[in-house]
Amino acid sequence: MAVRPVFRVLASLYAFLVATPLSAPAQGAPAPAERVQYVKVLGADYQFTAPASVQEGISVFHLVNAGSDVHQMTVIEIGVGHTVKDFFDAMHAKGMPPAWAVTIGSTPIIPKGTEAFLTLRLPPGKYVLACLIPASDGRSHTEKGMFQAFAVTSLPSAPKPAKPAAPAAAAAKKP
Ligand SMILES: [Cu+2]
Repeated sequence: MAVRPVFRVLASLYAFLVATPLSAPAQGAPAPAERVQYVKVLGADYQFTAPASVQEGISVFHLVNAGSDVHQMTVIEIGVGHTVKDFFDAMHAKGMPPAWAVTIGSTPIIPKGTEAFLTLRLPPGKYVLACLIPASDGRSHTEKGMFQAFAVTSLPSAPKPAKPAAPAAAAAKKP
């Protein structure tokens, strides 16, 4: 007997949910799903093989340790007013990234034949991939050549649709 009012509440809640768009876009059609870029990075003793550029947005870096030493990968933003050479010189002088370099993210240290993933949202700019591990001689893997500059480029402006068609919005207006 007590079930009926509860059912009625649930039924009206259901009706409300069905009639209410969950996230109505402010203008016209819903935004397309965001593109996620796959970025393969090979880490050898002692160099990286990776793309020279990616587009702004979400990137999944897939680091594969193809060497015999342990490696890792740190993504560092170089920023305006500095160069990859400045970064390298700082690593040579102090064995660690300079204060002006912004560490965006890093993978764990992985042994040979293993892999690691690092997902980042990167704005346009100048970056470097570097392995910051110190080798047994005290010099970093970066100094041995394990770094690579890459650029994050701006997305091209969205193409204008040929027709101002908005079938999703028109369908949503129907009762
Ligand atoms: Cu390394």
